[in-house]
Amino acid sequence: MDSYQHFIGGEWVGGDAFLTVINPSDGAPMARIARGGEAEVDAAVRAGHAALEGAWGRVDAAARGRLLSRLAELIRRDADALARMESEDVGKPMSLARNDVAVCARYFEYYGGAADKVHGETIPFQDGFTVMTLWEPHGVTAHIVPWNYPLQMMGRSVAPALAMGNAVVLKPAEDTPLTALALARLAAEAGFPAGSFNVVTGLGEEAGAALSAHPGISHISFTGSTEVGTLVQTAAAKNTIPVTLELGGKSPQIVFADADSELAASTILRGIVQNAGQTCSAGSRVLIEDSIYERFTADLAGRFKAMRVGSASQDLDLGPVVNAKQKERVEGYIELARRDGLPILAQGELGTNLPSDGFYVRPTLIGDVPPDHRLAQEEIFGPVLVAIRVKDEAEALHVANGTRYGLAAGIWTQDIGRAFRLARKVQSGQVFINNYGAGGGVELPFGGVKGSGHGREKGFEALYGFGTLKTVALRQGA
Ligand code: TXE
Repeated sequence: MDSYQHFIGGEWVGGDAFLTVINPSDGAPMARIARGGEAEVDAAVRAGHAALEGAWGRVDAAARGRLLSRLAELIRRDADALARMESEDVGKPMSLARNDVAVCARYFEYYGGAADKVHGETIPFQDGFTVMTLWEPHGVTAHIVPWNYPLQMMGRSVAPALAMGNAVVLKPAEDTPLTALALARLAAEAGFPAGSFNVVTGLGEEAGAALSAHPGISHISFTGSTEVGTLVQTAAAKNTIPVTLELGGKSPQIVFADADSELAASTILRGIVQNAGQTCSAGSRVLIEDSIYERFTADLAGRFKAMRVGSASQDLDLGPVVNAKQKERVEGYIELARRDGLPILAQGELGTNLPSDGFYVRPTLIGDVPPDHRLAQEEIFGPVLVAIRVKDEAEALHVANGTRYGLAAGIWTQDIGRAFRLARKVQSGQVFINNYGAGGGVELPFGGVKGSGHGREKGFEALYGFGTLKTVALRQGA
């Protein structure tokens, strides 16, 4: 079994204590990673500051862009190996992992091209003055990423930070750390100076907590649960630094009687079973206009039954969920539906020869869920879709907005006026009309409102989030 160390200041270090990484497809140990804590985090933050004062601080914007572009090329060169590693580590089907690698490369490519296009302004002011604004990096930035899309989340968080000239300390999730370490190796090969790209592995409550509380950090980008996001923001407040929080969701898919039913049903299915439902923006509540409720849920039920669940390497519709805790959590919600007498409209089947210790869950459609039921309010983070009846547009809006979350929303209708009315009133960071996710484009700003977090990732918005604006006023005399 391979053992991995931290990547700090351009070197592989540490390894007094290790954690075991489990393969979700069969429950067997697959690797060991170093268990970092305060000391390793402190070393990584110091390495980041040394890089900013040294070689990395002297790399100009265009050269930073070239380094990011080079890293994108190396990710593409190693796409097969990275996809295999990600697929095994997360349990996701190979085809999905391949897409994740492509998206990760695309983040470095996009922000590589953007690095030298972040301009300040000159501001008309009193006679005798010239006033300008300059964008500068925050300094050393912390990146705490989850286990559902490790490569995508790293690219999305780390690439804009590096493009702006920050030095980064990345803490991958303890369940899925392997591609973060592979990325560190590729960053070094691409020519990123020592200390500009650091990875510390370990537990959330140890390495993650130490990183979010470290006084040498100037910005934290966190993706994960709302509960831990609150802890991270509290730690950041003590050091008065900004945070970007990308948290959970309970995103509604609103289907009206005039919707393109085939497109809506196939997209809604994909939006909840992809990655075994472990997607922050998964459309996990479907709000269906009363007049088509029976027909539409029957259509969805047929599709759920046809879903095939298998190991990551079998590359079927769904793989396992990430760990035993997540399996227990998702099955607990299905059990809750049974206990409360909610109709289970359909469940997909598990494959026959699955390893008995893998973390497999049946995709499940639950009907007639009251909007205030826990199943309609809490993020399940598994392949479980809850169907809710709504009588009209007004009720759909009320139900859509009636959770603590506000990450994404889908609207399915041919009535363009209704689509735009709802798009404006729904409380959500992104709204998709007659599609869901817009193909995940890296160019499109992404983030939440309410309990889904704040700050924006992706697109140009993310660059500004990783920079700070300085105003320079020169009095040159009249
Ligand atoms: O998340 P955690 P968990 C949601 C989803 C899921 C639930 C629990 O509902 O079922 O959260 O998952 C690090 N200080 N999402 O428990 O704990 C941790 O090491 C600093 C939604 O795995 O939030 C990992 O790197 N960091 C989500 C990261 O936080 C800490 C993706 C996420 O783990 C920490 C994942 C601490 N005290 C889960 N404790 C999304 N938005 O996509 C943990 N971490």
